[in-house]
Amino acid sequence: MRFSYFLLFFLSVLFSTFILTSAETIDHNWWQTALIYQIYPRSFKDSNGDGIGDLNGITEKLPYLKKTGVDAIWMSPIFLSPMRDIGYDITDYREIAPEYGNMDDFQILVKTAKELDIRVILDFVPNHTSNESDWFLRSVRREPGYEDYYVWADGIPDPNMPDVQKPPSNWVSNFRGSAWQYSEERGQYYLHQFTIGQPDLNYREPRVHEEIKQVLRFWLDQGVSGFRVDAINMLYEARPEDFGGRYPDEPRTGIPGTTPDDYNYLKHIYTRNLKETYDVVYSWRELLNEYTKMHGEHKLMMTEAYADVSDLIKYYGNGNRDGAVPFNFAFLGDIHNTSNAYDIKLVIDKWMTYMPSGKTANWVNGNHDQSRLATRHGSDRVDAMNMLALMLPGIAITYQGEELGMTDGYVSWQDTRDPQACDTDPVHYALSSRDPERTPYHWDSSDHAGFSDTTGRTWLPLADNYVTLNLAKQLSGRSHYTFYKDLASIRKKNATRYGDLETKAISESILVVNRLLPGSPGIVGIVNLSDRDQVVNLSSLRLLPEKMAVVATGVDCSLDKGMPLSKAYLPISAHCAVVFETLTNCC
Ligand SMILES: *[C@@H]1O[C@H](CO)[C@@H](O)[C@H](O)[C@H]1NC(C)=O
Ligand SMILES: *[C@@H]1O[C@H](CO)[C@@H](O)[C@H](O)[C@H]1NC(C)=O
Ligand SMILES: *[C@@H]1O[C@H](CO)[C@@H](O)[C@H](O)[C@H]1NC(C)=O
Ligand SMILES: *[C@@H]1O[C@H](CO)[C@@H](O)[C@H](O)[C@H]1NC(C)=O
Ligand SMILES: CC(=O)N[C@H]1CO[C@H](CO)[C@@H](O)[C@@H]1O
Ligand SMILES: CC(=O)N[C@H]1CO[C@H](CO)[C@@H](O)[C@@H]1O
Repeated sequence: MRFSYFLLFFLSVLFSTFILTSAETIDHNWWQTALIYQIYPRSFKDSNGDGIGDLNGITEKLPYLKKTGVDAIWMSPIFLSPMRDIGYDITDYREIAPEYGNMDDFQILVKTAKELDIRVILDFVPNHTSNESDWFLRSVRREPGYEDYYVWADGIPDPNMPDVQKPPSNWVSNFRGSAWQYSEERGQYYLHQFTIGQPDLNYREPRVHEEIKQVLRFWLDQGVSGFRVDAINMLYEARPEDFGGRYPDEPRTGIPGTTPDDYNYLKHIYTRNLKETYDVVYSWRELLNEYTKMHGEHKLMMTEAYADVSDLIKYYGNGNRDGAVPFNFAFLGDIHNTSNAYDIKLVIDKWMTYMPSGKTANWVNGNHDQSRLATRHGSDRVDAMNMLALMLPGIAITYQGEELGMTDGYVSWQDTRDPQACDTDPVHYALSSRDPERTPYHWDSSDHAGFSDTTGRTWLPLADNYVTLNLAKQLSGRSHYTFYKDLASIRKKNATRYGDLETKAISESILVVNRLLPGSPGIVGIVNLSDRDQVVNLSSLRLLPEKMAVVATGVDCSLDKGMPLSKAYLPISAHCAVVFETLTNCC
């Protein structure tokens, strides 16, 4: 008895020593100020001349990303897929698409990244699989265990035509038309919120949950540092049990000009933002936490959802359970090329206001679904937007090419690949196409912009301005890229990582972002959104030390790096985005 107490005591001392030593080596915080670079693998770098970007191409460019100051890459899906939705329709979550490479290539990528201290984050598409997935084929055949992997429902008899079955509800797919597709073989409809080839998984089936967790474990075991979870808010639909045994119709929005085939025709109250979604995210968080100690680092989860901020912030956690970092798309949706300094300040303050205390903010300036910065805002606002994303507290996310101010490319109807556009017609396709922001990366001015040495065509055509707008041209001198690189380096300073944030709209066109940390030099970013020069007087920022020097200048600035100035007299040229560091410590 006494002996076993002693043993227990001994073991607990041993155990707590172990915890203490490992706690010291766990990097809990790397992600909180990370600069994350989104790679669209198909368009980043083609290493084998087939006109399609690939994993080896990414590995080849990792040293360049390191020099730029990137902390982590997240790659759009690289998994086996028939590519009807360019990889967002997955056949096998554990296999690499052959056009991108194989598992060996992936392991080399992860290893190279690790040596460079770049973390790798994968895109995770949980809402649906491809209709070529083994799970789906089994579910169609009602193989035991797989019957309920997808959302299946009987049709509704049409009272006027006894032989005809109508879809189970009026739900509309994101890509137009009914969200229900009839399977002759099974004799039932399946739900697809995206294309017909993307059946929705049924998260009310516990086996699906378990499968998906196994997939997360599979990639964590490969050494990835986290996941970006796609379209998370569409995991769950209302249950027929709660609506008299059938799926409820969604009400009409009443938006003029919409037809019953349009996604905007209906209010998606039964197919989006259901409360069950949050519990799934919290349970994935717990799974990721199992790996923290094992791998010595926090595992990051970021969730994509286009929703109201009050719904979004629920992904952060609920007080008892930790969640994810919900992508903040406010820069994409709420800032326009006519937004003034007051508007932009409000957008920044809104997220900081709603975000639960102690959580980490994030700023997304572009992605593969959005028109590029330079096209959306005009190229004279590229520096301003990059400066804001990188100077604000929290995570900054840059979509490949935004650091150069790449523009949307022109893609003809014949060359169009995006299913969202292919489902329309040659007259209207451009309105819904996401191909323009997915054209290949501009490395240099050589053939195919240095993206590919194919003798044929690249998978999407290049934007034709690549000869003048490319990385090689921007590596030195005053350019969007050199400004971006300076921002990435200033981001590592203590005031930018840990300092308090103060945003100030001095006038309609002058926006100031002030980061102050006691004991460190202050960092101040100023943007002039208008086309007239102006002198800014920051005397009203009393905690800001008086003397400062220029540390980063955008392409439209007349100031030079290193120039000393007084905070009471800061001449800022039109469209200039500029960063200062104070010569003495705050405060
Ligand atoms: C998957 O869906 C596509 C339509 O998107 C269809 O052409 C194809 O035949 C389907 N494949 C299977 C195996 O059902
Ligand atoms: C501003 O945005 C509108 C709408 O997106 C666009 O039509 C216009 O060309 C943009 N203006 C500039 C200067 O980029
Ligand atoms: C930045 O902060 C860290 C942690 O608080 C501290 O150890 C380090 O000395 C600081 N660096 C500078 C340059 O002040
Ligand atoms: C800046 O503003 C302060 C008051 O806020 C004023 O005392 C000072 O003269 C101004 N400086 C210049 C150069 O205009
Ligand atoms: C939930 C989800 O996976 N969302 C994705 C669903 O699929 C469509 C089409 O693949 C993507 O565009 C969404 O992002
Ligand atoms: C550059 C510049 O300063 N132009 C404008 C800068 O912003 C102020 C604020 O409105 C304008 O008045 C200036 O003309």
